[in-house]
Amino acid sequence: MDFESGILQGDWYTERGGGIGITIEVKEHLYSYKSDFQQIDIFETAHLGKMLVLDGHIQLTEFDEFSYQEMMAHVPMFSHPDPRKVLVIGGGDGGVLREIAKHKCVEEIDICEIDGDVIAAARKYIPSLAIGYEDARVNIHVADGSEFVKERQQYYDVIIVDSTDPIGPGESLFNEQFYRGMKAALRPGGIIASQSESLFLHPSIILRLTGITSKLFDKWGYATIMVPTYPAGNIGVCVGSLGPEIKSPVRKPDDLMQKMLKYYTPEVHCAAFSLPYFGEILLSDV
Ligand code: SPD
Repeated sequence: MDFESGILQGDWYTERGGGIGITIEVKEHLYSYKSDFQQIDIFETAHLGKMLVLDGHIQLTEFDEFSYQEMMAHVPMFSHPDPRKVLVIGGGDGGVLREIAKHKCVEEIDICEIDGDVIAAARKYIPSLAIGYEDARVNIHVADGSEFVKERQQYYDVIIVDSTDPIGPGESLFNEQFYRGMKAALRPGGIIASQSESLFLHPSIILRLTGITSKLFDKWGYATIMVPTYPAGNIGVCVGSLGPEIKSPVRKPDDLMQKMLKYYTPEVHCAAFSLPYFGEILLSDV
């Protein structure tokens, strides 16, 4: 079975791209559906729990999803002194919601996901992520995030873009107009964080996103995240702030919350912004 950028051969699923393939042994193909926006697949893997694949690109496995969801959520959340209203754009699996809900100070969590079928599939097959929807502060909007932000002026403290890659439904979340919309939707001192691909595989996308972010936000940075089941084993988050510095946290998890985390610590928050030398050089002219 062929998924454009992915292929299922026997019991092995391979995502291909950039001359690299990441191959995962699967046990059962639990769900396969062509929605109005994309091909959605969910597998039970042999060793890594459930795996969500959109248009052939691995979005998560239960084995290592915590690193991505925690960093996407807690880097911007702990950079803000008092985040009360939070918006997630994309993130239909619910994992980033699950992490935001760990912050007691939050009053309202909106999620704007373009594909309601991803939400339904995650709720049915991946409850360890979709548990994020069970929090009473969560409001679900099935809509295009690039349009949704235009409806909310100076409303959010933190906006997190948990997008797919910049092809298909995720494409409109990678341009300057969308970033201007997010900036207008932020309250003073607000912070954005967006999925910003791999230093090894996608330098031009990183340059585009950091270029836009640095133009619109006083403070910005690109942090790396280890994710073994993404091609090249890593991904990044680009953060922009209208107020606080973002390369070190202004709040920290208390003991109880820290015990609920597996990847994020205040030390990891700071360290993630220290890039390997080729990354520093890449971003030196931004
Ligand atoms: N190359 C895949 C990038 C996936 C980013 N989104 C992951 C969604 C997990 N909540």
